[in-house]
Amino acid sequence: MSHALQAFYFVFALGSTAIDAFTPSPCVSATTTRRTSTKRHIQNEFASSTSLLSSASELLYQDQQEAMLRRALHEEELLSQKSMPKELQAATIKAKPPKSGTGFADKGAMDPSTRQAAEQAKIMKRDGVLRINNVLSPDVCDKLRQYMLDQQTLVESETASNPQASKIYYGVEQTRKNRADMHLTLTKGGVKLTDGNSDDESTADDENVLAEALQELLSSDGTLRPIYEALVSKEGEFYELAGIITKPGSYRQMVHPDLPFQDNAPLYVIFLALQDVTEEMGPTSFLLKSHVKKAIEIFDGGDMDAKDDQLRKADCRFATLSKGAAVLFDARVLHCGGANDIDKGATRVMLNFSFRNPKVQGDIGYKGSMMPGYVGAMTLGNVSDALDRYNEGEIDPFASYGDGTI
Ligand SMILES: O=C(O)CCC(=O)C(=O)O
Repeated sequence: MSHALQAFYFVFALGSTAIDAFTPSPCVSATTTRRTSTKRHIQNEFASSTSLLSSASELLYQDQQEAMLRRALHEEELLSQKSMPKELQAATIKAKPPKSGTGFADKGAMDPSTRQAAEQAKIMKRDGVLRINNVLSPDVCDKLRQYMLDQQTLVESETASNPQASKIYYGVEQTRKNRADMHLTLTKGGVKLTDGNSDDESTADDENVLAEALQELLSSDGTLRPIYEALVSKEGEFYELAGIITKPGSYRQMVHPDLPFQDNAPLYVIFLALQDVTEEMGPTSFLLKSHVKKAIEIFDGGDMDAKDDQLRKADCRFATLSKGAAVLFDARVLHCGGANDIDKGATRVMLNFSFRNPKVQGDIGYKGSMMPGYVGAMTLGNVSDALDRYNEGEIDPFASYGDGTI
């Protein structure tokens, strides 16, 4: 995200002539009415909001947003020129049985989930993204989705009365229309309001909805535990924990990696669908195999023709997902969120978390979406241990890490 904004400033610096050049060409406009209605909505929105703007900085901000949108729409056209993007499919992995003669007691023998994770890690290395179906059960998806929407209402109320709190609760995307990148606290019951009114102070009931979900995903027998252990080991830092919430009317993002290129993959990110994600809801698009140096050099090289050509030729896949499915991606891969259609879309809620590769030291050029008090506080091993304790009956297993605020 932060890198996306940097990339934008390059586009914006080209000025209005360049912006006009990004207007989609009519030759490929046969795509969807969805795009047309989104564009109309954007034009209306900017036309009406401009008259309310009071300061030069607000006008500049509005211009920037509009330029980003034009570029994003142009990119959408480019990505569908070769052929319409297809859905990202889950790989069929046939985990090889152990070689004959190796028994259970053999030192080198891997259990099936470890073997499967090793195959998944190979796909991740090759493509930069991997879809995994059925990682979270449908009833937990429903509960977590509602919990996150309730948390959003509380956070909106908190940040309206205390704008400074935005830094605690939101990532980069808090200023975007109909899009929120909302940090999550691991405290049972979630965010508490600070207005002193005890009646309003909690969404909590007796459940710890987030821990219940994470327990299915990351405890010692969690669905995502083997692949994360294969990619980052138990020492991998818990780097992000957030909800991505987009509502009808939210805009398409520009194509971006999450961080500047580095030779070793620094971060592996999960987007987990808490309801079905349809095409109208603006699924994430991923450009397969774009996480490698050669691809990023073209993308960031400053030659707009070369970049457009790269997008035209890209193997772009949509993460239209069924409830409980996830995409796991290398944060270097090129991707973007789609527009959530104002008429035919619906609220899209995704759980977002990531773990950092401990082999990559120093600043990775990206501040993750994480409550400030949790930054650098936990590894995959710590998270997994806490979730095992939750499984054994400890209802607030992350209490010793605080509530994420500092
Ligand atoms: O909304 C999405 O699908 C993707 C979000 C994303 O890539 C970002 O905010 O950086």
